[in-house]
Amino acid sequence: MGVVIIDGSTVRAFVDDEAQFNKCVDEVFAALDLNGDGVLSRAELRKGFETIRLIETHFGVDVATPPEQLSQLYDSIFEKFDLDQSGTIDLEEYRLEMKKIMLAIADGLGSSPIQMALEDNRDNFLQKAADLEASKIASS
Ligand SMILES: [Ca+2]
Repeated sequence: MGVVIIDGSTVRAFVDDEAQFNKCVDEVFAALDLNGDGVLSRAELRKGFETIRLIETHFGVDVATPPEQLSQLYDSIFEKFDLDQSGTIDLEEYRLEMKKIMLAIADGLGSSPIQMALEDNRDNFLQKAADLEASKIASS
């Protein structure tokens, strides 16, 4: 397990590499789509976000957040993703919103780098960005 330093430009480079980014997004989408019907339900999205902990890292929610408040948060996130308000999230919606979220994270990081341990958790998007950075360093 190594450690890599990432900042806003790392995350942005990850998002800008559309083929690579979509591949990662698609993998996570497939993992979240528990019943395999090609769309994400509220429950599937919530379960996924709890797993990858994107909410905690991006929205600043800590473990002490009351359940009802968390439910509201997940509802509002679901509605953000569900662009056409169909009640489910399709892959295109998921890609668009993940891109927005990652760019928001990139803006948040700016030029103040954070240190990330390289772990085996491949479902974490920052982890994927860090991996990309690590592979660039390795190949340069
Ligand atoms: Ca589904």
